[in-house]
Amino acid sequence: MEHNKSNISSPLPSGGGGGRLPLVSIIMGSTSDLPIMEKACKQLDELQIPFEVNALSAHRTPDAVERFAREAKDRGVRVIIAAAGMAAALPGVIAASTTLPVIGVPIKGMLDGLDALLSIVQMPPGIPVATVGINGAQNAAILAVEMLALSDDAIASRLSNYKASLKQKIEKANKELADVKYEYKTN
Ligand code: RP5
Repeated sequence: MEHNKSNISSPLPSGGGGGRLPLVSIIMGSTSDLPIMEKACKQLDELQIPFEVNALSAHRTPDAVERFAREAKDRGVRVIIAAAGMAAALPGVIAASTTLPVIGVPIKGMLDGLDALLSIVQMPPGIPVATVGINGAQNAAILAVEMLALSDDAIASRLSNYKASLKQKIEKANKELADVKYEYKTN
């Protein structure tokens, strides 16, 4: 199928994406979720993963959500990241209409995000949603990349470099800790 954009109209500015097909589709229940979901966008950009991002709502645009979920796989999408707050039905509703892996991101709103967390994670047997922590957009992106890396050596290599950079960051921070002085600190 020839296309390079989602058929769902995006409320977000287009960055172009160099005409690539999206491997990851990020869906959020409202553009009010964007300040959190930008962390997923940034992480995917950093790891050079083509992605699309759209706002669709399980409650406000149910037909569009179902169509999106049914068509995503044929459009070349390999992983879906779905974020929602409050009575967060979006990830589960998408998972009900696709065999693609769906990663759910509970967005903190009411009840410190516990409402969204439980709505997303407590799926019936047969329809899993791999749920990250509340506002865990960055981890959702990394988990998506881990899935893609299983069948793509170039992505696996970039992921491996990223993980190594995390290790270096902590090692550097630990060395800097050595310079912090307290009267009773022994190292
Ligand atoms: C959810 O309701 C959205 O995912 C968002 O987190 C929350 C509030 O939406 P808005 O009223 O800001 O559009 O469906």
